[in-house]
Amino acid sequence: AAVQLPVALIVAATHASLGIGRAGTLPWRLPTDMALFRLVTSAPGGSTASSQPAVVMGRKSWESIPKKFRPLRNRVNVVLSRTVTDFGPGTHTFSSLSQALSALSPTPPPASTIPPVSSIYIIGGAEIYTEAFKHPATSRVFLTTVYADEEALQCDTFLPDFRSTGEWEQKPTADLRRLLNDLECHEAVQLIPEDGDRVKENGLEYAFSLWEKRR
Ligand code: FOL
Repeated sequence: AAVQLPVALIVAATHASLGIGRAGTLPWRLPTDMALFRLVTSAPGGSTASSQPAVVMGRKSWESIPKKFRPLRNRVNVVLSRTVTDFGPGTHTFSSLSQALSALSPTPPPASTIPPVSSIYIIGGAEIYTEAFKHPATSRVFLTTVYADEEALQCDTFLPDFRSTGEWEQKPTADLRRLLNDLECHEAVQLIPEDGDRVKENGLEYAFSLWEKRR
């Protein structure tokens, strides 16, 4: 039922090896990237909006979010687990990605415990991203590319190499800005440097990009 909703993946990964994690957490602290994540995945209009975006994550990613930030505010939090059935107030649990995507809808049936959702963001981690790349409903990727010394960073968790399959096309920065405007993420647009320039923070450089599935 959810396939008419836009499904996007949002992730920060190193340039060469697509490293995304180390020891169950993020390998870096990138405040501007985290602000972009929060703005893109949050409803325009915040808590007053009648429907909110869903953030879909695996159990390990849920556990990696600092307790004071979870459930992620102004978003419908969906946690995937094969064994745990309840992650507490403000969360909704499914045992697979496809089950979650089928249940999420702008107009859930009256008996549903799931609130209406306006869009769907897959927020990780590796196991969930890997499944989401293969899912036909996933049509875009918000990728933050981190230009780091891969050896020094010691990532132990990686994305599959979606960039070289030919299935995904990187869009120009102007398209990313236009999309964020269309999504009413006007604050997020302000965070994107001109012409794909890199952000420098905490000794790391990174850039924002948009990828779309070829069709
Ligand atoms: N995508 C991108 N671009 N960067 C990320 O760091 C990222 N992280 C995850 C998924 N996609 C991503 C998963 N990890 C929070 C913490 C970890 C996390 C995702 C979110 C979190 O606490 N977010 C708060 C804001 C925290 C803050 O302002 O420092 C939120 O409200 O979104």
